[in-house]
Amino acid sequence: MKFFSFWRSQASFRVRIALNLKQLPADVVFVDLDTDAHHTDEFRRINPQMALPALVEDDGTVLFQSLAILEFLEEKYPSPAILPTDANGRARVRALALMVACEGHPLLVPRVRRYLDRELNLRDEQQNAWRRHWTIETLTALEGHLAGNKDTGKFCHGDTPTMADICLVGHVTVAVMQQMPLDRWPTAKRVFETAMALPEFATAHPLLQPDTPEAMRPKKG
Ligand SMILES: N[C@@H](CCC(=O)N[C@@H](CS)C(=O)NCC(=O)O)C(=O)O
Repeated sequence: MKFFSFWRSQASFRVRIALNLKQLPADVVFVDLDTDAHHTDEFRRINPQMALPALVEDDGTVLFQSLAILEFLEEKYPSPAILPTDANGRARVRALALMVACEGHPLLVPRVRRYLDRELNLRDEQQNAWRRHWTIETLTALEGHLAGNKDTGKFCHGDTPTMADICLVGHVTVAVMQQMPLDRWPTAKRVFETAMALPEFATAHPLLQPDTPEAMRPKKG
């Protein structure tokens, strides 16, 4: 498989984790969003939406939209599972994942930020306020569903990682990158720390990818 990815992309982060959990090898093709590499004709032929990630199967089939990719991987490679076995559990996990992937994250993607900047002429301060607002809204909503819920375990749902954790860690990482203290979302913080302690999650971190700029990498020592 070929995996089209960008270090900072939250949606690529999700697919990286799922590939790691399911131990699936993929050749990574780095698409630099900062130089608009996703707007080239070459990438547009792969994903006309001009967004990452995309996963191309060996027969050339192109998969796009991170949650659809996660569902595909789950169907094709069911072990280890990233969805619970019961219908109620699956609905809860999908709903938690959607709160990030379909509510919070779309408000933070480059094309939205570019519109705020170039079309609406919002100043840096206003753009930062926008980013903080939607990051906080999403985390507060997640915390409301996770805290005190009988189905919340070590992870968002039970004691093994699911699609919900895969989505949650990306959003919490955005909050961490904005230097937000996580204490106001104690359950989300605990689940984030539990998940990121797993090598499958840790090695998928945006700051540790081969295309992560040197200046962004954690300082050694
Ligand atoms: N809902 C999509 C989001 C895709 C998306 O917007 N990806 C971002 C990176 S995380 C992107 O490529 N953005 C390009 C742009 O906004 O111009 C998914 O989950 O795959």
